Amino acid sequence: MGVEGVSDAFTYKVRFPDAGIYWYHPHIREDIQQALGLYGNILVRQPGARIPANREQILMLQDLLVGDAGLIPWGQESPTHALMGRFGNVLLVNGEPGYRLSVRRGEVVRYYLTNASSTRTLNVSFPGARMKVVAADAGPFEHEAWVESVVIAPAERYVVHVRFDKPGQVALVNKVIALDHLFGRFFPLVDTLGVVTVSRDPVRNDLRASFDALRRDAGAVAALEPYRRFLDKAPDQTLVLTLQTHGLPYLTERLMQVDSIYFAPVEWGGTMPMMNWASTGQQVRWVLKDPATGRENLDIAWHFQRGKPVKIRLVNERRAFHGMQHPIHLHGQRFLVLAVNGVPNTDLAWKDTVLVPAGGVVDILLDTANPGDWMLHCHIAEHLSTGMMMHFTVN
Ligand SMILES: [Cu+2]
Repeated sequence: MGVEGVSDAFTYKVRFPDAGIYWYHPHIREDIQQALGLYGNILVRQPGARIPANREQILMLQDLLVGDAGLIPWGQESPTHALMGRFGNVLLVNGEPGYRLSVRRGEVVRYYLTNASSTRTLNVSFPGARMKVVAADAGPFEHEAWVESVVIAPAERYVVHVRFDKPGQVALVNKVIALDHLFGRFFPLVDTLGVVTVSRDPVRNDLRASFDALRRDAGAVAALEPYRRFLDKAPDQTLVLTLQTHGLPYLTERLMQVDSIYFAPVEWGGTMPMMNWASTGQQVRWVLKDPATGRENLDIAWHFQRGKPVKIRLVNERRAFHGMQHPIHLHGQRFLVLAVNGVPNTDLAWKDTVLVPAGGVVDILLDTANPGDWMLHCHIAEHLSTGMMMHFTVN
């Protein structure tokens, strides 16, 4: 986006107090720049013993919208697809289609997964191979868990271990149930992101015994002790996630109302491409609303005391004209996801992004350990650009 002949340099100093898998990307027209590949991971390791794996793979997952004549153009002045975000039709791993890996039979691979899509929430799995989830954005879970698949919203990260037991091919797939707004029906969608080829030769250092056991991370459990007394307190702040629209085409409005009958807590795919494309910040304003003050988006400025954890309740309004999930991200801080729809989370991990499904309520406990002026925003690029952001300060 630079002007020809003009360039500039800036040196950032970044401190990483927590081990985890982080990423960087632009916040100016991120609907364009991020989609074109301007992003990368930063892996921060915990000193000392690591959970054993035969190899590591760092995968940044992304979708891209491609037409017959190449990339579908982006809005000149502001992002298109303001309603649901720009869903792509080609899935990329580290910027390329068709991820490939060859392993020996029995290998345990540690995958660091990041979703760098504008709006697409992924549900990834390796059908035929066993998978367990070990860590989230900014740290390990208290205990490992076997999973069929892992749901990763934009900007979320997960660390999973996969053991490839049998020779042959194992696909990396995104398997979801999408809602067709036109006909009001749900339908399954499976996209293959890549293939792992497993040879007949067994791995030399077989980690089967350690892989088969579900570890409890005593260090992570102990480090959470100071926070446990805050888990049951009442929310200090509530934030309502909602939508205002203005002058959308009649057909779009009609189709959106299908949601009143066929309700999708998560929009997994772009099932109304044309209506969604036509929406911009002119017609759509995504809103963070503080019910305590009535303030919205950048008029909100919360103040928190450093070292005093804060419970925040995120309420994604079911009655909004078109409900949609929002991956809510906080800058400069870490938080625990305490409960989703009132169901307590029994396996805590530090995160910096959480998916709030449409109609859902998510409680988080913010650590407030890092003083400064920060932002909270939805990580769907097109929602951010139509207003879905606010300030907070940690004194
Ligand atoms: Cu959003």
